Amino acid sequence: MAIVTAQRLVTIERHIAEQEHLHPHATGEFSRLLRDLMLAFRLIAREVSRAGLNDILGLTGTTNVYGEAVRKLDAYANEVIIRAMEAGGHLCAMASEESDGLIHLPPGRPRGKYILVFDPLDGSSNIDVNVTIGTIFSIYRRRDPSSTTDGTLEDLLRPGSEQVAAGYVCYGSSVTLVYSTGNGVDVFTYDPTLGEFFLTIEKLRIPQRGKQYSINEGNAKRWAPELQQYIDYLKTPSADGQRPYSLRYVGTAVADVHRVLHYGGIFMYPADRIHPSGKLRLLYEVNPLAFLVEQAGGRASDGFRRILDIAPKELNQRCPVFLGSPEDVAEAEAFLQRRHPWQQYSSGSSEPTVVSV
Ligand code: P6P
Repeated sequence: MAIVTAQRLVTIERHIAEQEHLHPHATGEFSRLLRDLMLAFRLIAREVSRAGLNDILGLTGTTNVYGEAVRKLDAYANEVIIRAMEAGGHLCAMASEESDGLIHLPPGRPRGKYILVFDPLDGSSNIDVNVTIGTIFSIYRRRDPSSTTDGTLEDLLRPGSEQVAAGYVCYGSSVTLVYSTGNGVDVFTYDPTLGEFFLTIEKLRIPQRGKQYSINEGNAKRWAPELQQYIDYLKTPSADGQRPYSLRYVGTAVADVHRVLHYGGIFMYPADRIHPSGKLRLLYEVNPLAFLVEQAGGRASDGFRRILDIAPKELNQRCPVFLGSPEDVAEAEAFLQRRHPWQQYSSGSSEPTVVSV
């Protein structure tokens, strides 16, 4: 069960209504958009929980825009979100990691002032082996809120700092919704017997520093030397006991980031010789996760720039990721930018010798 700190019995419906009251000029449109999204999450959670029983595991036999095999649950989640969001009339466009280009609303439906960008099921490779997977979403307001036409690519290619909301659902030992509308991060746990998301952690704050790092060490030989030095530094015992860090890596970004948000530390998917811009997609995965981490008091960078300041040039753009506790991410940046005193044990000595890198 999540570490419950909320003192109030609050459902997601009540929470959305409370958030709306914080904005006196709110029309209620944003609240209705969130409610439609919650319906999609309930439907996906139900299928994920039954995945082993209803022939929804396995592959569809198709591939997505990246040439990756699409799994049945991927396709189901994608379809459910699109259908749930089409009806409300709150969006002028959508974009999904599982669909090519902009997703326009059916003709004849009203166009709203919001845009939804989402990864319907993050961690697909883990679906068939019962490892945590997730859904990630971002919401932007269109550039011209008075327009009633279809949203355009320019409405979507925005820096992550312009998100009006972002969040994820973690389908793990319990189903957890973590989201923010820019007023801190709140965590809800799903009760499938009632179909309700209950507030379990209010205004989650990430620890200033952690003791875990999260990265695919299988790629180590392809990393830049500065990154290899940073990871070696984390693994080198320190006199104060702060190091070595422990390695934790699920292979689903939502699960790894969910752990970092609660325990602190750092999640990384860096650039390497094979992935010059890293692997994760800026719009569908990195921006929403970076928004949440910053809202929880953390830091999110590509190693050199604040992620939320990056102006996307295309929908499927990838981005290196270093996010988590502010002290850990700042330390990683110092190594990557060759500003950190690299402590290494010279042969024979028992004390580290500090050399500048
Ligand atoms: P690797 C899942 O497929 C994903 O997109 C992210 O959720 C996850 O962090 C990453 O890829 C894992 O990639 O190369 O370590 O298997």
